[in-house]
Amino acid sequence: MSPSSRSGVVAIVGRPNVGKSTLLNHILGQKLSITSRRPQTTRQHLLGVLTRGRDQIVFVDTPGLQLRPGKRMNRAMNREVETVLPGVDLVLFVVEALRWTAADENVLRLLRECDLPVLLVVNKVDRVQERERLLPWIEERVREFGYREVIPLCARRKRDVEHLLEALIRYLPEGPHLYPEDHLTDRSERFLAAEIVREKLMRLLGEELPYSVGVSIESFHEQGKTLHIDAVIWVERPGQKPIIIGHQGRLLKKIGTQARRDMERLFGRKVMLHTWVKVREDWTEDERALKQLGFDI
Ligand SMILES: Nc1nc2c(ncn2[C@@H]2O[C@H](COP(=O)(O)OP(=O)(O)OP(=O)(O)O)[C@@H](O)[C@H]2O)c(=O)[nH]1
Ligand SMILES: [Mg+2]
Repeated sequence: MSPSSRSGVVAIVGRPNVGKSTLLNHILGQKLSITSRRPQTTRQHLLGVLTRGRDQIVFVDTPGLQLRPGKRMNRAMNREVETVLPGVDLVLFVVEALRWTAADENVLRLLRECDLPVLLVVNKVDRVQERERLLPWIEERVREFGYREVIPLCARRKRDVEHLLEALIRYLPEGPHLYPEDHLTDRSERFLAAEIVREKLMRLLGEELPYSVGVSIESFHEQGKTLHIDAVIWVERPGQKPIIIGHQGRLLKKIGTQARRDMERLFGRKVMLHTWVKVREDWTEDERALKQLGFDI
């Protein structure tokens, strides 16, 4: 390994819904982390490894830091962010252009407590109509904290993402790769399968229900060239079950079909997916249930 290769860990943090997971997926050029138009989509951190020639950057997507985490699950989500930070070389603090809120302020409070270089990523600039407001808004941000750089971008735009990568590589230490070249993530296919089902629930369910839903994979095995996956969707109340199943089972079928397609794309194999809905009263407050779903309680 040449001594001039760079390698390091970069945390992607910010309040919910600013586009952290979208950014990770566009950096990797592959959909790995789930996204939706709702806040609190990501619940657990996830590594995405980008190897480019001699350099390797390990990105950590994190749950959106919540200002007032009510339920036990939400508190565990916030803790995910706090435990990731001490092990990283650089932080990308993602915010939404022209929208600075108390929740962003709360993220900044956390960053002030750690002595890490921070780049401010001002996302969703494609939505900004009054361009002349952007510069004064950024100047305000820079007065509040000593960001190493401010990078306005649209996470979905290739050249913007390229520019971000060129900027951030300079802040990483020289050193050998941390993972093999073809390594994409630290998460198992089982975890990713559960996340894909949860993404469809986040995207297809009405207002409050997605926050009561969890997904576990009960069985995951390969038979010939096909992956057989059994997923259980957990809800908190008996009344929530028929909503997810839908009229004549249509909604659950739609969730299953969309999830299966994404799994086939990600795993590169044919997938047979079976889904069930089960009630586990107040699982978002239940320590054992949270542990089973992979939360570090
Ligand atoms: N217009 C626009 N929308 C974006 C951009 N980046 C992300 N989005 C949208 O913003 C929404 C939230 O994106 P996510 O990537 O799920 O956001 P997140 O920060 O990971 O959210 P949490 O996991 O809930 O913390 C989705 O509807 C995305 O499509 C962007 O650059 N421009
Ligand atoms: Mg996310």
